[in-house]
Amino acid sequence: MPELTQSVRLDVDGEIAVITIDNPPVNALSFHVRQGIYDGMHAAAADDAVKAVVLICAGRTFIAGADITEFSKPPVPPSLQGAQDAMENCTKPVVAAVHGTALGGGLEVAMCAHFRVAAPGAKFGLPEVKLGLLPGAGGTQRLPRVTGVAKALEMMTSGEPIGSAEALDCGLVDRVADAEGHDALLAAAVGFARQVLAEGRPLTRIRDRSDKLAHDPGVFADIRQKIAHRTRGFLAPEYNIRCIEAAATLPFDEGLAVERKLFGELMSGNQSKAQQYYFFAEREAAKIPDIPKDTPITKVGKAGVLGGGTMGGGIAMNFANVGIPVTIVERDEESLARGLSVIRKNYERSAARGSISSDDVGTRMALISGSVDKGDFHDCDILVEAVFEDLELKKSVFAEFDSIAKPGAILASNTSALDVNAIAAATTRPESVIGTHFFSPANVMKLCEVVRGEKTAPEVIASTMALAKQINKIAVLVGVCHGFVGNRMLFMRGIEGEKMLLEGATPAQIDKVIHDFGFPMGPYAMNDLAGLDIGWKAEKSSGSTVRELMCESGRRGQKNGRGYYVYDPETRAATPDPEVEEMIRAFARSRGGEPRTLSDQEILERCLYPMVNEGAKILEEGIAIRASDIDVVWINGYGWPLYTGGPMFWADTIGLAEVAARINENHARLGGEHWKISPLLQRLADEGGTFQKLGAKR
Ligand code: 3H9
Repeated sequence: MPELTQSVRLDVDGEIAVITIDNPPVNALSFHVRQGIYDGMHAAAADDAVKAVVLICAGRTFIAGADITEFSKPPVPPSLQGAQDAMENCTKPVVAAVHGTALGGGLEVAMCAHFRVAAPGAKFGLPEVKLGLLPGAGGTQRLPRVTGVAKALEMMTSGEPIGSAEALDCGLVDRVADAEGHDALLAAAVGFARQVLAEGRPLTRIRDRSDKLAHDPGVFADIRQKIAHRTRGFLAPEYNIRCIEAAATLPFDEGLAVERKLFGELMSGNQSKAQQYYFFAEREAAKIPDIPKDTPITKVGKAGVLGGGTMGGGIAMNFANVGIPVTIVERDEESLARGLSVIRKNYERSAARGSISSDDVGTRMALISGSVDKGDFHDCDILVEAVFEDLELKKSVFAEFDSIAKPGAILASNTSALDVNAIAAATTRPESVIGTHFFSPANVMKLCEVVRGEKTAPEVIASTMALAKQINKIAVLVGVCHGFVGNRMLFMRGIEGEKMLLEGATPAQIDKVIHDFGFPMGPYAMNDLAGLDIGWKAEKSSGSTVRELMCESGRRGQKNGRGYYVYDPETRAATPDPEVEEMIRAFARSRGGEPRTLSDQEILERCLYPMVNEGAKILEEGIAIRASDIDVVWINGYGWPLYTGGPMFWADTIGLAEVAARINENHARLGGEHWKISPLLQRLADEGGTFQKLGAKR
């Protein structure tokens, strides 16, 4: 009877028992997997003919962790610990055979085997920190005992896995198979088990080891300092560190008790809920209800980018980074040379930092060709336009694309707000036109808003979404409206920010509130960084907004050292500028305003609630498919703190009745279209609903 449970089987081949887990898609530790491992281990232990046990997985990967879908439900027995104990305490050698990714609970299970054999491409990691958690099945105590404290700190605070070679080096793996594939791995693991038996090797339990726990006393302070900036506001990294401190200083079982306590605290908190929600949100964003999975896809063998400035250059790098040849077309040789040299410098900087090799610089540059003739786009499978944000200009560019591009090529606009339907109408093939709104710097920022026009063909949408994934972007499909999802919501924060400045808040106060909430920077520091004169024209400027006044007085932001702040020319440190504050006060007085003190709470609500309200309107109009897509946009494009789940999830956690009440109060007090409540939000508030439960539209 080889079937133990619906997902686990036991086969006995002479003296070796093989437990195989087959729980697609990623062999997560669902209750029937836990039960199967437990039953399989007990059956193998009880069978006198069996001398050793191999644990292996079918499908694309070894166990990729606990089943995250179970976290939000009441616990189902058996516990994972029972299965792990059965492995670790078995008196016969237990060998874990790992391919794909042994992640989280998967690695924690593998570490309860006495030995580990890996496929050459296998990866090992404890990524719980990314879910707002820590490894809760002994991983915090076992990993440092194998890899040493410093390596464990690095792996657990980053959540990043290591490969087989490194795992072999640090002793996490005992042998690497010669080839990929299930049969090769199984043969290697069985061969290894037989060798262990033949040599009569002792069975070492990781929990009993302490040989690698000696550590430099400064190691904990060092890691805290190293990750402080990147992990500001997150609880889980610090909790992971505390567990490793416990591993390094306490007996195993006491360390385990610390792990259990801290795991429980994280699991019951809001941050891990938000981060688990986000894990699924990111994957949901790839699913388009009206575009079947088997929609044919155009494979992009060559790309073209019009414009070699910051944006165009960054977009071109994305293609070259994954081996797709790309042609950049600029208006003249000088601009082209400038653009290409910026790209080279970017790559050289990455090589100096060690994130790519110096060979990569050459390989990637060789994939990028430059031209001043748009005719060179004729054999490209996608053309991306990254020219100045002006509708007439974009229309004329697309008319030209239409005459040059080969049939079936995707014609993409990098517009951040303009009407993609109007751009498409400038061509004879609107079905081939789509928006790809990258975020600056485009080679770094993960988000790409893919904008479907009313005539965009399903194949073009599917191909663009697939291409975005290929170039390592997180793509979110949105509809046409001014500013799409991200910028449309950003505009609302901008409107209310301007009003608050005139009422008496300062740029620094608003920035601090937004920074303290968890954004990397506030709106005014961000505007200074981007450049205050983006989209500003001196001849059209009428001194009617604070930003216009700033530009008129020669303030351009960081690039000329003066914006909402003044910038130290050496360090670029920002200092609030009393001159700016006086300028704003004078402007407010000229409009009859009397300054007052605004509380931080008022500022926070007035910045963020209009965004939630606009997000609800975006959902109502079908511009976003689902609320979680809006959260994915804001987390990846604008730095909304991941640990709050994004604007829509955050609003759900506050309670939509409360959010709606505040929006209605503010509408009555302050007026303005952006405070007028979305009927959808009002309905959900009245019904006790949430954005999360709404599901997908279209
Ligand atoms: C943990 O282990 C806690 C323990 O310490 C304590 C226990 C007491 N559960 O990403 P993909 C689904 S915490 C449930 O597109 P890829 C995913 O939603 C866990 N479902 O594939 C998707 O579903 P759908 C620690 C999961 O090839 C499908 O599988 N482990 C889980 O690009 C394919 O996923 C982790 O954090 C899961 N654990 O990447 C690892 N994982 O098709 C999380 C995936 O319906 N997983 N799904 O959209 C990953 O990092 C990636 O999925 C992986 C594959 C690298 C494995």
